[in-house]
Amino acid sequence: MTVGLRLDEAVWGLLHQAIEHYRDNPRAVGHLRHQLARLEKPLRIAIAGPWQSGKSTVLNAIMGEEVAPVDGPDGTGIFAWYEDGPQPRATAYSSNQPPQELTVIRSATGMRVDVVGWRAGELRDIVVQWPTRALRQVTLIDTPAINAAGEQGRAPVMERVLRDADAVLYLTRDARGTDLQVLESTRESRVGQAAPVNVIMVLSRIDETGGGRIDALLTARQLARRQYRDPRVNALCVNVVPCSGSIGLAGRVLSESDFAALAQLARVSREELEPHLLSADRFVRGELPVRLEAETRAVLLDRLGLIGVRLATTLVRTGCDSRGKLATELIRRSGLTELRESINRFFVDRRNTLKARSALAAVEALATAEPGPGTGKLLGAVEQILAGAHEFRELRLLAALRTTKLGFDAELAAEAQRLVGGDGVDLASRLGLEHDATVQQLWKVASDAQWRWRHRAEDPLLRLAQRRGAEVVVRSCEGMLTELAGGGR
Ligand SMILES: Nc1nc2c(ncn2[C@@H]2O[C@H](COP(=O)(O)OP(=O)(O)O)[C@@H](O)[C@H]2O)c(=O)[nH]1
Ligand SMILES: [Mg+2]
Repeated sequence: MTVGLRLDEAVWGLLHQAIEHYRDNPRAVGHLRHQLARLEKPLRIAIAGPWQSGKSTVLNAIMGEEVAPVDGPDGTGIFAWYEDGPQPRATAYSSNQPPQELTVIRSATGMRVDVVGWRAGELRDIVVQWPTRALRQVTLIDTPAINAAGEQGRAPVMERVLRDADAVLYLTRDARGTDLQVLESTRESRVGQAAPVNVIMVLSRIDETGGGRIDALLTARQLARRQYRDPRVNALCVNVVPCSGSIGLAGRVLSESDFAALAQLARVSREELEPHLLSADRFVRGELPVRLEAETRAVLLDRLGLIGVRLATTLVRTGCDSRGKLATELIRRSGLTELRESINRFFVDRRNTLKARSALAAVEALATAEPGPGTGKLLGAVEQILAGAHEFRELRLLAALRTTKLGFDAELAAEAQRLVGGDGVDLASRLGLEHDATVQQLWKVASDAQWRWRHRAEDPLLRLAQRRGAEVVVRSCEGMLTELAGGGR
């Protein structure tokens, strides 16, 4: 490193070095300038996964509005970008025609985009601008289905996801072998290997596990925990989170009239309602013991699915007696709250590191694709930043603590994890103090921790990997003390 050099400055310098190197290659220079511009823009999070895994629905649940998909179901190959903007607007980009404005139609709970006049396969991207706080710091990308890995073990959609996004929510209903193969392709580059930090695995549509039982989410949590402990999965993602997008979204957009309809249904006993919930057709067209228009039933079905209707009516019967209470409970059970917390902790809080990582990956990909005299030097600079930047060393230590604990006992491993930002990157979270702690309190805890971990870093009885890990913790403590002393950084 780069000792003392900030990661953002190092990456900025590298991009300029690369621009200088490729100065006679306008396409490469354009690409590198685009990478420079990305550093200043919101973090790009792609929602990826197999066909019908619930990607568009999870995107809506995160936004709290129904804005996806912009173009029918999966399989059309379009990347749909959702970014903050002053007013709703959608623009279509294709490979052979100039960009074209699309009509945005607002609805009660979001919007729809009219995509007409395009032939299949022509469109590449639709960029939607949508005014919402949810997009202040991130741009969300809804992506087409990941097809199974191709002949060279790479899925073309996933390749584009990794090129265009800084971080990925990978949705899967069961985390099968093909999903893991696709994720393993994220580890193929130098950057992928040195900084495997940009994937959260989402076990999706969890309301359907166990045939739609009421306690499905609990079962799914256990499943997620088991997946997370599996070393093969753990090496590929920073967390495994169970989530039902449709239940979460229903909670976020639940209206008074939705609630009234569900309350009406909940008057029927569970035993009596059950036969009507066996198929969509029966539910919408059958003779219900309460008055509820077929149209209203269709709306409920569309929003919640049969399993969701069963869950919501049970919740109303057992105490959720207002729209607000039911909405809160649906969101809680859906796993959406945890998913959003994970996105904040692992992605948003570390957005600058993730953006720097993307820039390094772009330089690596370019230097590998267009080699020549001097590209070796560029690749060397990429490796130097990866190895030396403290932000990446923290993330690698976190990964090592996650998988092996480095041989530290549970308590020490947990402390190291906390100090290097694994439980949140702000000072109070790192130091395990309340958020209203005084500077003196923060200082005392940070300097104690620094002293103890320096001791460990120099303890000849510890293994080398443990001493190296302890050095990273010491460096994190130093960083905190510098910050507390108002010394910049
Ligand atoms: N039961 C259930 N169905 C879901 C959930 N999320 C999506 N679906 C349904 O699965 C289908 C595909 O969802 P979509 O979000 O379009 O998936 P995508 O193809 O991955 O974008 C739709 O019929 C959704 O209604 C969920 O959490 N639970
Ligand atoms: Mg979709």
